[in-house]
Amino acid sequence: MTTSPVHTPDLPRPAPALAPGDFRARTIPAIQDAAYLASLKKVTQYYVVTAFLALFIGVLIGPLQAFNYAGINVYDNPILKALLKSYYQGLSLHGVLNALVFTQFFISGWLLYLPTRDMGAKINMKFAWGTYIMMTAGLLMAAVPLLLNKATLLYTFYPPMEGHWLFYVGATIMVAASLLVALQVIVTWIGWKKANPGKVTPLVTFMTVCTWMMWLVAALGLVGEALFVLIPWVFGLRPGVDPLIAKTLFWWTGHAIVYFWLLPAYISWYAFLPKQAGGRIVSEPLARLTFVMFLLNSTPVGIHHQYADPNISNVWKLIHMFLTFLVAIPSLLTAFSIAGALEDAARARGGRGAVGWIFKLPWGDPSVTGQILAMISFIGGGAGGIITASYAFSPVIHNTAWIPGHFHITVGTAVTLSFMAISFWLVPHLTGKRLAAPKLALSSVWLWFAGMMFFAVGMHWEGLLGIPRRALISATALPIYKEGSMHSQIPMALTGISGVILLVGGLMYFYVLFATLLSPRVDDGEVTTPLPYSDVISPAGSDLTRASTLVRTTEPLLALWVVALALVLLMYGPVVLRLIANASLVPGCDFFSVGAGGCR
Ligand code: HEM
Ligand SMILES: [Cu+2]
Repeated sequence: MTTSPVHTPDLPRPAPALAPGDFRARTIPAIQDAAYLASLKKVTQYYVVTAFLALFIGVLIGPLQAFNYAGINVYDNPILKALLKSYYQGLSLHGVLNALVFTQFFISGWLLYLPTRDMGAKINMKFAWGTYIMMTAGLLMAAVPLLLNKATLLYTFYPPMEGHWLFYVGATIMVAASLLVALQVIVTWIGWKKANPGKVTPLVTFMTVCTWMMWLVAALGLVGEALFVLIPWVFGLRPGVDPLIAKTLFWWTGHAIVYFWLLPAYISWYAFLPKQAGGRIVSEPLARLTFVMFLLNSTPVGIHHQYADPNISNVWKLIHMFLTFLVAIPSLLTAFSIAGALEDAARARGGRGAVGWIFKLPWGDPSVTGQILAMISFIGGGAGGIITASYAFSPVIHNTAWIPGHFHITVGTAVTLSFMAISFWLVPHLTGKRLAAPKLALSSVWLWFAGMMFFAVGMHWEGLLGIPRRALISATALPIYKEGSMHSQIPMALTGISGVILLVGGLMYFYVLFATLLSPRVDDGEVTTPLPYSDVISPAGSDLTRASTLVRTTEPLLALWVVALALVLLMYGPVVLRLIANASLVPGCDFFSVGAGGCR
């Protein structure tokens, strides 16, 4: 077959849309006011350090749970008994501190700092500190009942399990504070748009604003659950609670929150990792499209957590399932874009061959290595997620050990390991201190990755055998787990080994982090560890009128945000209205608190 060239000599050629500078790494506007910059860095540092302190405690509990899934019960140990009243108190602390507190704090700092620097904006620092203080106050309020075993509700706090009111109020204040960070960033961006008419929003700001807008849509479920269901109920203003309404509102937020965790890692993978690895961003317009897809489609999918629940029609369950599968598109766009950027980096470093280039990546750099390993873990997480979200497969693994197996390679590795790896340059950047023990840092990310791979295989496998999640199976009298009739010895051994590897890797990481933080300030972080902006193969350009259709279509984020809101109301409205119409209130039950127990 032959093709003939197309000649269009009479058509005017379009004006070149891109300037040579567009291909080069962005130079961010300088901030002259040194005191302001120091305060901005300080508040970010506070967010980040609070986040990692929460993770530190949360991670120490994890191995105890892994031992449980290896059939080893450590909860009768007197020292542990003095610290944790039960397996479930530990599990509640683990889930809340890792998945809710660590993520919320890290992201609030990271996604406040990045856009502010990217736009060179002067934000109101009193407001920024105010939201940090508010979030921390919320955390402390929620922490007290958690530590006193008065909020042993697991991280989903499903009613009618009932905890102390302070937990619900504290958690609500924490989430509300993150919404205020979102508003501050969005308002700052609107100001930038006004000051820069006709300009394309810079990529990092674009991705950040998109993420915060997504969170504003996603968080509505949790805000509704807290304000209209949980808080009126725990204060006795309502005679009872409808568990299904609460659960539905929870998963409105509860699914999308995974993208609120993931997108901040994507920002690093898209914008900064190419530079760190020595390459270029593949395509800015594509990155924008990916983020807009997540804005529109992360939230109206949460009913895939409720296939087994009554009073939600199968039609809605199926619609949410198909919308869930659509998330594969931006995920695969990301996978190919980032792989392309890494290949570009490796080839620039002399990499050759179809796979040989992989070895030329800077594997000695703990920040790059941590993020690449995080991505690799996400391949398994994404693939497993497709099974987990399938109407047909879900019943096989619902509420089994498969589920924690799945989300420890998504949030527990893709996100957490990325944030750890980012901290290796972010903390020196913010503080002017040097990364302590880089070799140990490198070992820590490998151990975390290896540990989580063992964990994932062990827990997915145990789940397929029908072993339930959230169960102290190591103390059960059921012989089925113990006598080998289930053939669970191998996956249980893998899970137990994972607990040891993760404990060692986690401790190494925290040693590096705390040693760095406690070391003296020796550098100007702006000079020695600047924000790693990358060159671009296919830029978006800076002038809207000359930008590509894709860039112009994705630029009006406020309008897209309204579409996202409309979509979620459309996909959740009829479901929630039917649940409200059929509401049946039940009394609360306090199962775990010492001395209490039973239902009201
Ligand atoms: C040392 C590393 C870790 C180990 C060994 C570990 C182990 C475990 C195990 C075995 C479970 C299942 C418990 C059960 O269902 O009874 C679990 C639950 C959980 N883990 Fe981890 N984990 C680790 C780190 C993390 C991280 C980094 C995150 C998130 C950032 C995380 C978030 C969660 C959540 C949300 C749950 C569910 C809690 C619930 O069911 O209410 N874990 N973990
Ligand atoms: Cu989900």
